[in-house]
Amino acid sequence: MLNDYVTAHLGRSIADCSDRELYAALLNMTQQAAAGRAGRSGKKKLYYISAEFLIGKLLTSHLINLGMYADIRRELADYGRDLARLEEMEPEPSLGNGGLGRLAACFLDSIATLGLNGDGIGLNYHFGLFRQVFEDHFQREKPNSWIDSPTWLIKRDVSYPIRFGDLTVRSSLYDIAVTGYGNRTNYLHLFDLDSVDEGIVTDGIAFDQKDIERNLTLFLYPDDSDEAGRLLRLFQQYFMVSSAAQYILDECAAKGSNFYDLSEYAVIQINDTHPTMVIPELIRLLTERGIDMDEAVRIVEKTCAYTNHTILAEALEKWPVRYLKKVAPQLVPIIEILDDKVRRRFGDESVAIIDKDDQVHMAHMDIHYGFSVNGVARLHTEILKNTELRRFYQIYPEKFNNKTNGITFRRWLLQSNPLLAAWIESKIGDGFQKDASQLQRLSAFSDDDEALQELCAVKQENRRALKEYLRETRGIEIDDHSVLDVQVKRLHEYKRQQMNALYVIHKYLEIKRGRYPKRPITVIFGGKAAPAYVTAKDIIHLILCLEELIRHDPQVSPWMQVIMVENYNVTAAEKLIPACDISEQISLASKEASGTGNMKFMLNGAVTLGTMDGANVEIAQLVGKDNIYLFGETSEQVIAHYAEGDYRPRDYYEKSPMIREALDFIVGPALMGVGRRESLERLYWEILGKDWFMTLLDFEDYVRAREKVYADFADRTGWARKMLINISQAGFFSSDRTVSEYNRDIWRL
Ligand code: 26Q
Repeated sequence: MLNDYVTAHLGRSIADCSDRELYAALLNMTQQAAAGRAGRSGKKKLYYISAEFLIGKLLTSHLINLGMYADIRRELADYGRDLARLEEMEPEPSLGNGGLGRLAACFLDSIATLGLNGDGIGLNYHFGLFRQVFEDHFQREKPNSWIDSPTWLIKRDVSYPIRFGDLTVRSSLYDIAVTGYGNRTNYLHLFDLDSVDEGIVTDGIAFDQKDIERNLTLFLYPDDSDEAGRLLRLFQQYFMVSSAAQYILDECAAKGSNFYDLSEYAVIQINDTHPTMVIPELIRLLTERGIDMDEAVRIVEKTCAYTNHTILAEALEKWPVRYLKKVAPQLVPIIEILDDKVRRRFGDESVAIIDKDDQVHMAHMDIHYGFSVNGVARLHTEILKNTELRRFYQIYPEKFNNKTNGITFRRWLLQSNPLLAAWIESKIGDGFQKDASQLQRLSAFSDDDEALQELCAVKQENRRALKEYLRETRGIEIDDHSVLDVQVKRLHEYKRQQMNALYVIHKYLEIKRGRYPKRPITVIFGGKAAPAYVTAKDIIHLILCLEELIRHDPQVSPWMQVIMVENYNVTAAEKLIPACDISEQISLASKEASGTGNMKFMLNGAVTLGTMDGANVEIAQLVGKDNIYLFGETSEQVIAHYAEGDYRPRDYYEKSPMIREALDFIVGPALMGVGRRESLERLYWEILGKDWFMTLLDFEDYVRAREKVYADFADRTGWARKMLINISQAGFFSSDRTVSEYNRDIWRL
């Protein structure tokens, strides 16, 4: 197939093409094959609007979904060429921060795979999120220029006027094909502004934040530490939703909608509050088209549904009316009407849209004017109903529902772990590829020593592949036979990377005292910190200093290695997760809405060390207490500590010699010799004086649980059985299941 293509287009055979030429040819061929499967539009369509789509590289995923992967690989091999080398040529788009963006990408895959009529709508950030580099043990940010030639972006002849007060600009549409596994092609619609100028970026990721015409779609979430940055984010949001709303109305009108029946043609899923302005914008556009205000509100109410991804109060978006007046003054009177309706109906300040300080509560707008509100894991939805959104739940019990997150098994098993996929197939056939619940049939092998040994061999082989990847791409050597303990996710205090680092210090001191572990330990960290988030950056500094200290300590380095992987992204995840033994999911209970990394590790045969938080609770229930390591206080206990205000880190420090020793080490001479005093001291005082996410509360129990994990790891058969049971129960976390539930309960396509 490929050879015919390059012969026709380049007049040469595969053997005589460069890697770049082959990559370009494959991309074009794949694009054509994908377009050939574009689904029929059908009457009703889902529009999944999200500020982030963390899609990862696309070549392999398209080839797998289009059923071309094995043939292309074989054909290339026949000419002595290697598909893996071509895969490496593709830059990874970084159109997301973390979980929320990756979830959107997994959902698009499942929507197409299930043959549903649904597209994504977002923004085409030229540099995506920043690229992380480490300099002098600190994070620095650089632009990630991912838009290459050739590209997966398809320019469409679609453009809309977007009005920012006195300034009107035009959005342009670029599409990326979303291929279903053996099914239809849908599209991800990314809007962009043609006047944006990449040349204005200087010195890392700095640029003129006021020059909207030239900066609008440069970056995802530019630094929001100052007013200009925050405003820019709001400009981006309005640009996204105004483009989306015009696009949706155009498509529905073309299919025959008279707009009164809009909800028969469209359902809009609002991914967190970032696209919330689509509600007033749609109302505005409908009234412009002659529909009266009350009627427009009723139409939009039947069309929009909202997903909440956080319980952290500080992450719930509130925007000053003053900002909205600058960005989209035409929305302000509409938002005031929406607020007025709510106030008349409920007379309750706590559910108002515009509060007494003139701040617009985006989530409140979503809940009042959407027909569905969902959380992303069972515990998360319960906490929303009982605490954070309690009053709303009392008003609208029928709107609340749970949709426990999921991941696409195409990327997170078939693509990233072909060895494990082949092993599973050798045991239970290939039915699990379309029906993940069939993985349960693996449990029949839980006492089959031969099968368990094979499973260990798969893990070992993936470990070898990771070792090679880290050596070639990062110049890092990892131990062959250590236990691989991994925490990869965005840096945030509530995720408690600092607790993991304190364990490393504890273990370092134990080894110094001659108490060696049974087996060497490799601790891997990965994750980016928001550029303006000082404590998160201090935690990275601590980890990088520990890495250096341990590497140069001949007594400790044979027993423990610490690695912080630079620029953790989807590509790195695809290498790390299949090789991992222990999955660190150690957030403070009640704070992680769901987590989805936890599901990826479980599916790939890692065992979870975690708190009863987010979807860990559901993992624990599925695998049973012998196949997961739990520690720490429960969400009820933690919520009570916040309510009582009775947590004082210093009490724990004073009570526990183990805590004191580990924490003091941060400002001791060993680390001061490697790192920067200012940063290490700031972190020390942050934990000792504040510790808002209660690291010290759970530290001793964490150490206990982690020692138990390492002890159990020595029994290889026992451990392999835990791996097997984790894999066999992972079917529930397929995003095919999640998306089917969204469709059954919310979208009704
Ligand atoms: C808001 C205002 C201003 C600037 C930035 C933001 C902002 C940006 C990104 C707020 C939140 C996010 C991302 C949140 C996120 O990724 N949440 C994660 O969503 C996952 C999918 O549901 C869950 O599994 C994780 O538990 C949750 O943390």
